[in-house]
Amino acid sequence: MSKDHKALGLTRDDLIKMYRTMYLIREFEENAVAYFKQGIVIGNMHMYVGEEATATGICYALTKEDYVASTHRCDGHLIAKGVDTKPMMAELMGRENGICGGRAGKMHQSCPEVGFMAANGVVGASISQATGHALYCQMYAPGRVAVAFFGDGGGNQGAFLECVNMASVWKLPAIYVCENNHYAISTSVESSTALGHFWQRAEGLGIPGVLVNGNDVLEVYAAAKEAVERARRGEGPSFIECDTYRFRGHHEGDEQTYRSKEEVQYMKDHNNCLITMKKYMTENVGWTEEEDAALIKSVQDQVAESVAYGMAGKPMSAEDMESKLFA
Ligand SMILES: Cc1ncc(C[n+]2csc(CCOP(=O)(O)OP(=O)(O)O)c2C)c(N)n1
Ligand SMILES: [Mg+2]
Repeated sequence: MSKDHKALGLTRDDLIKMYRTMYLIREFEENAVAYFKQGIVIGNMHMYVGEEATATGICYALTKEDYVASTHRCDGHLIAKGVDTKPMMAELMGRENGICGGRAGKMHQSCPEVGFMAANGVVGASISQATGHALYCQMYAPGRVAVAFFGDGGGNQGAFLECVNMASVWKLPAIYVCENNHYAISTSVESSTALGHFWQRAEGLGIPGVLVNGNDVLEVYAAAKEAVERARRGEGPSFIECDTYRFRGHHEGDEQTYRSKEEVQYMKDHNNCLITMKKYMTENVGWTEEEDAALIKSVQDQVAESVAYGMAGKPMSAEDMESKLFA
């Protein structure tokens, strides 16, 4: 880890909360995949495993009143923003006790009560959505900020230039978070992106831009804290590029012929945010093996309860689906 938690104003308790959130995202998703393989979780599955430190570090700098716009790879953003994992799991199972009544599935979840405005499958759309949320904050809710999570594929959409330019001119309280996991489906970032990175584009748009290790939760949090403070002061948007990696395929079932098994294994061995954080906590705040085992058990219990909650829900029928159509 490259940052000192005390210099960031974080306590031992804060570190435990961050570590638990990252663990919860991973455990939740690994269970979701297992139930997907049994046909109990349904829909398209794009997993966030490997990228947990990015959502956790960014959202730890936010409050429930701040807004987040997300992508197809949304579980990490939902959990880090504070969405309850029970109705989340129910949603993935298409049950009426899901956070959107079983109508959203994996990719279209929303939970405005905690500021999670929407996930969606249109690559780059979160950039436009969060810019709109930031305009709302500036006009009607000063002090709040809006975050756009998007991938390296999303960063190459035209919406990026249009929205970030506008936000810069209007000094909107927006934070643009590019999750550069090095692939957009099978397209490597080197083959699609000049320089291989995005953060330098910020300068041309007149806002601060930084590149951080997206697998190091303290590094992500440090950048987020600075960006959030700047936005709350009314000084305008910031851009954060998080260098990260997805451990699973683009979607469940992806044969991943575009990258080698060795590459994936190397990243799992050297860029596992859970291992990095545990090491930091052991060395800096006396985190013990007993505490670690208890934390893992509490996460496993929470996910097991979430699965049971989902399974107890009534599956949506075609008739139910139509009951809330507006037109
Ligand atoms: C506008 C649009 N174009 C193309 C697609 C098809 N598509 C779905 S996911 C994806 C790749 C997205 O890559 P990235 O933004 O890097 O996010 P990641 O999947 O790596 O998290 C593409 C091209 C889409 N959903 N929307
Ligand atoms: Mg990507």
